[in-house]
Amino acid sequence: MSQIVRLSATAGPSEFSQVLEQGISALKEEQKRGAIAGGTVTGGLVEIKDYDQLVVLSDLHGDSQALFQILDAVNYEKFLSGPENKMVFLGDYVDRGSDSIGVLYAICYLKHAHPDSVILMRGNHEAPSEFPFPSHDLPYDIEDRFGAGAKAIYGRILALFGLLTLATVVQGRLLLVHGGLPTDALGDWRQAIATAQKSHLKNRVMEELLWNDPRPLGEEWEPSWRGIGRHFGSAVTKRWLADTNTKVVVRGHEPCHGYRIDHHSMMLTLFSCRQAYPGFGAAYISAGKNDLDSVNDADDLAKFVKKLPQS
Ligand SMILES: [Mn+2]
Repeated sequence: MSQIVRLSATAGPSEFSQVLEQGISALKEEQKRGAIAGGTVTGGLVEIKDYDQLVVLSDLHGDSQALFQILDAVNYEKFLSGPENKMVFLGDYVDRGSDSIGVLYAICYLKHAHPDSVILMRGNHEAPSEFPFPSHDLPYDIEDRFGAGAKAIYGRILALFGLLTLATVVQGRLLLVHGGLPTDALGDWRQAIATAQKSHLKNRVMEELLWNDPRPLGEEWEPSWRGIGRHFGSAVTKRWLADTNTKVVVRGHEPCHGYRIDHHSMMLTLFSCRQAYPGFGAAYISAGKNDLDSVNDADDLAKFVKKLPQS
């Protein structure tokens, strides 16, 4: 543990860039191969079929302390050394907190060292520049830490963001996204998610995966208070669970007291950072395949949510 903590805190521009490129290479490699151990990778979609243990982390927002605390709690070096174990990150690595650079360093380091075990998803804070949003402090954080080379490094970080996963399906059980579920009829959902990164200016799929929020609505959807994305109702969730043959949607994107259950126990919101949200709580999911095989709704899944102590 001490090594990754020390390196993430002290890396200069060249060490940071090296680890960033290693993370990019690992993501490009799995795209080319179309597979990770026990699963498939098709554009923005990862489907996990065979696995042993699953850990899910949600929004980190530059809170490297919460990240390292979770890594420590799951004994990450031993955990990740087994390619049959999966650690899924739901995105929103950056902005708001004080150490976005440290979090980016750590996730690239982990992806490079354990490419079959680490799944890095895309949050709205890792969105392409066609989706402007407030509180994107990352460019300033890079400049503060790296000075002159900041612009080039930011360009490569955007390249990393473009390779991140948009949805992960744990076969028969969980559908993982950052924000929420697309509300328009899609036809082939696999194809829609796999190609969403390439078609984000032509359809709403990526925008909605990254920005949507579940709400107790009678109708399918309403405009979001965010000004981007939509609020969606439980009928949309029910349809996606049926289409993807899963039981629970797991998503991040909204601070809560570690987790929150919505849509008649079909939806679990998870949140993993504290620094920028002192009034809320942080948590992660840790469960074995046998545990998950007994999960039929979000209340079942909540038994495997581990809360971090308040800082
Ligand atoms: Mn978000």
